[in-house]
Amino acid sequence: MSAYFPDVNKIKFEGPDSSNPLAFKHYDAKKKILGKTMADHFRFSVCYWHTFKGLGRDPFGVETIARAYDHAPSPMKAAEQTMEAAFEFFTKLGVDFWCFHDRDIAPEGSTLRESNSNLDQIVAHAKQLQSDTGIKLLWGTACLFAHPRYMSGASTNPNPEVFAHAAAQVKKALEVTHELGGAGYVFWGGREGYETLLNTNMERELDHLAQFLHMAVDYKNEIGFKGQFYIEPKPCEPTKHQYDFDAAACLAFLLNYGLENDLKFNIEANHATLAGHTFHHELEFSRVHDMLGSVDANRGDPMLGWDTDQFPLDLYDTTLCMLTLLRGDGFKTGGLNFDAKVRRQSNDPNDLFYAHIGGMDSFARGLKNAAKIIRDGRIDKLVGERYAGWDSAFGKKIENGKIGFRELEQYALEHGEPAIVSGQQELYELLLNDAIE
Ligand code: XUL
Ligand code: CO
Repeated sequence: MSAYFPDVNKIKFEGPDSSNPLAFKHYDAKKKILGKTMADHFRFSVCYWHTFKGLGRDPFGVETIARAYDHAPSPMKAAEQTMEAAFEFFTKLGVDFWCFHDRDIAPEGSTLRESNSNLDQIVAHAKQLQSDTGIKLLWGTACLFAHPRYMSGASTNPNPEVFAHAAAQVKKALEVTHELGGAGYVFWGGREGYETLLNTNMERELDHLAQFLHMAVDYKNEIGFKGQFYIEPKPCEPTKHQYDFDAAACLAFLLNYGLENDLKFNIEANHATLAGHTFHHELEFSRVHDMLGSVDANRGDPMLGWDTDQFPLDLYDTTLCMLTLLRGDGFKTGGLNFDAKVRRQSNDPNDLFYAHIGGMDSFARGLKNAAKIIRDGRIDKLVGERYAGWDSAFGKKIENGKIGFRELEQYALEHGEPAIVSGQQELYELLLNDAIE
């Protein structure tokens, strides 16, 4: 394997006292926490699109980043070299998983047939690299948002011919994800929504989105792909309004169309904040509905209103994320995918390592903090006490549906005013702070 990252050797765990920026201070893959290794808790994954294909373009300027693997006599040769660079990077970083869109890994051809054959060629190469390195595919997906044919949506397009094209693309993406042994497949609907309701038949579009997902489920079963399907909520960007707005909107949609057993959620931190929620809220909502499947880890900038996709460094965010994951028994098929990009001015290949090491160490600290909160038990005890009334005979009667308004009125008349008890938010916050290291 030729070296596209010649300055970097395999990243090692050197412990909190190390001053080497190309080493882990907290992420120790084999270290066990609450009975499971760190590697198994996180199932870290690198995303192909930002890390290898993101070259710093923004709405105001051209690319600022030049990568050695892009120097090639043809787009297909560049795609092959990029795949080699990617596996060199995964191996040196020490992650177990990767993720891709079909069009990240192989160039779109001038026909669907040519695009499919480009993809087959690169997938064969990726399959070889997977077996050489032991690195696995966390999930695959299809890019149904970049090409102009999808400007008015993919499955929600007013034109059924575009729906057909999107179906063909997802069919192929499912086949190659299956071929690569993917643990999952993601649906992110960046163009499934509207710019103005004036030109939009919302009812038809929602029906078509659901029909599309039912067809995908049927095809998955037909080819025997056992990976988990995920839907990735995001309220807007690039489209003004996206139907998969947040976890609650996605759950309502899935329940309405009988899809709730076929998909779980891939929750992304910066999508949560765009929807006006915290990352923790979206994770917790998903967990309590048994819908938490996978995570796209990143962070936004509180001063900016858009999806900045920065690497996660906020220890409160990583601690609370890991607390929810621990309470939900962790990832089954999913993992922690860095859907994050280096800044436009970070045009050195080593910046990719600093970014991922920073993110992995932040989550390792989050995991240690969350485990500390669980072992300490004071927060759980306080919450238990706060709801203790519901464990009494009276509370249980309500929860079990044994009494109605008449009996409750009788109870209120007999017992007078309920006690008014502090919610103790500051105490909880202090206990959280005690755990953050
Ligand atoms: C876009 C986004 C996507 C999905 C996969 O904001 O998060 O990259 O993760 O299509
Ligand atoms: Co994402």
